[in-house]
Amino acid sequence: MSLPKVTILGAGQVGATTAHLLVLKGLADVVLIDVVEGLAAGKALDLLQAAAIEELAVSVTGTTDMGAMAGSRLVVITAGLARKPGMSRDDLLAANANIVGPLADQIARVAPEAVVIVVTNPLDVMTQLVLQRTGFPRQRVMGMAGMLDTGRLRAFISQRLTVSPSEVQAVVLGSHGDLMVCLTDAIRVQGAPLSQRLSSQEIDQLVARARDGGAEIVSLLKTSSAYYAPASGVVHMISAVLGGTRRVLSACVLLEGEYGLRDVCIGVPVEVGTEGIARVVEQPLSPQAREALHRAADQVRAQVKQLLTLKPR
Ligand code: A3D
Repeated sequence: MSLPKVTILGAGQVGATTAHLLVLKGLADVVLIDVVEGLAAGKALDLLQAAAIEELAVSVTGTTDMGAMAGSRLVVITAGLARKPGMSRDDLLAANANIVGPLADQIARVAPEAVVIVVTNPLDVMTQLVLQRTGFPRQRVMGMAGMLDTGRLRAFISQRLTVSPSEVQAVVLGSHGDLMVCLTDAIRVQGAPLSQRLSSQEIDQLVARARDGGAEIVSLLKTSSAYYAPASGVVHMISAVLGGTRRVLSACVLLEGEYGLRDVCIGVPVEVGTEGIARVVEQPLSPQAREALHRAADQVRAQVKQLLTLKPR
């Protein structure tokens, strides 16, 4: 029985790690595509051999040929530059738009039925760019960031309280980066509010560490940014689409009036099904959280506008 086909554009750290996880979970036949001659082909061969050792019958191929994504159920975009120390995600704006825009055109042409998951930074702007350039319905374009931000927060809380991450529930919204919005009052540990276990000062510190979690890793790695946790986030989203689980998770999507926002891609809780985004879940927001979400949306709008002033490729 053949597995659904998932294509990953960009066979770098995040792309290859995503492919490895997909193979180990036996979730999909994987196609890796990268512009660097031999990179995707070499990694695909290595992954195919890993699958054989794991006794998993999956197909893994690697190529520079964009035509290989034809028939994909999902396409993941990880192609682009990653942050180096001292760089913000926004420093990547123009360079990555010139990579992601043409890739979106190719997806629309070669894999017009695919659900697209965007990972390239700056995430919210790239998600909106892909949506515009593919012309896909909003259900089929989502950005992965909320899974990562939530994962970071759950990791720090579970480490601090010595509980399993599965017993920590948290919701983040907003932009991936400085304008991440965490609904601190909604964090639950073993079903009870986190405020019963930690002071508000300590909670704020953990939230700040999660928000700055990418920069902390970049400053340690120096030559690359995080990839294990981002890849886990992507694979959970893929699994929710392929399984049609209707799982609620945080993703960057186009809002059409939800949370009082329209025509902007931003992170919110969504229900994920076989079609992609089945529904945007509207959480009650405090006036402060609502204001922070709108501020994040304003920044995404400003960057999308800035992109329009750049020469498109
Ligand atoms: P890296 O290891 O450099 O891989 C990027 C790959 O993209 C390289 O192998 C390039 O050769 C390839 N590439 C460049 N242009 C093209 C093209 N036109 N077609 C196909 N492949 C191409 O980076 P990475 O994997 O660490 O990160 C990839 C992107 O994801 C960066 O923009 C990161 O900032 C971003 N990222 C986002 C998150 C989020 O949570 C949103 C997390 C981690 C990384």
